[in-house]
Amino acid sequence: MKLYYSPGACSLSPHIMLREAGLDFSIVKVDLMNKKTESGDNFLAISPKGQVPTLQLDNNQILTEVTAIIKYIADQKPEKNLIAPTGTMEHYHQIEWLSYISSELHQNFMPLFPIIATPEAYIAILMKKLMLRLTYIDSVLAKFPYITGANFTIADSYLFAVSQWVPRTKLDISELVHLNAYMDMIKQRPSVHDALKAEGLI
Ligand SMILES: N[C@@H](CCC(=O)N[C@@H](CS)C(=O)NCC(=O)O)C(=O)O
Repeated sequence: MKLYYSPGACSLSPHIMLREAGLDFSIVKVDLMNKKTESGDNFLAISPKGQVPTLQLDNNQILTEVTAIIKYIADQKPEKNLIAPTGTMEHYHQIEWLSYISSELHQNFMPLFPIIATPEAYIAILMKKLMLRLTYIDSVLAKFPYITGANFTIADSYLFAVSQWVPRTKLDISELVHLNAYMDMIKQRPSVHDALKAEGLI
């Protein structure tokens, strides 16, 4: 399998999951501005949405969207328990988290990045929204070690990938002690350490 990624982007989530699952894969860096891969290929010809993460399967099929990709990865290795079995309530609560992280965090973070000329008034609205969401997450992490409960799941890789964007914004999460402790703990996982290293982030 081949994962198309950009350093520190949301593609970090499937990158972590590929390592957690212990699957064979390679990574290909994408210049998202110019839609070119590191070897100069036209990324739009590979993945017409022009976005990472894009996973190219061994049969050359293309899979996009963080939530679909990480669920696909987890399903390749059910014995690793990276997602609860379909049909259990745990499974639906994990999907509930994936949806929340995607729509309430991921998409609200994107306009805060300096490359996007977002009007200041809208930035203020997004920061307020994100603080409410992150404060809720902090309250959940006060009760459980991982975002869906007692075990690390695909939702944690996604939450980690988007929460590590906080330092690139003006958000102050110093009072969210549970979220900060969680981020430090997740960073210690070998899969996360190795993914960050492979992406040139540490
Ligand atoms: N809906 C997509 C969004 C993916 C996304 O936002 N990717 C960003 C990087 S974090 C990207 O590729 N940005 C470049 C672009 O949108 O042109 C998903 O959930 O995977």
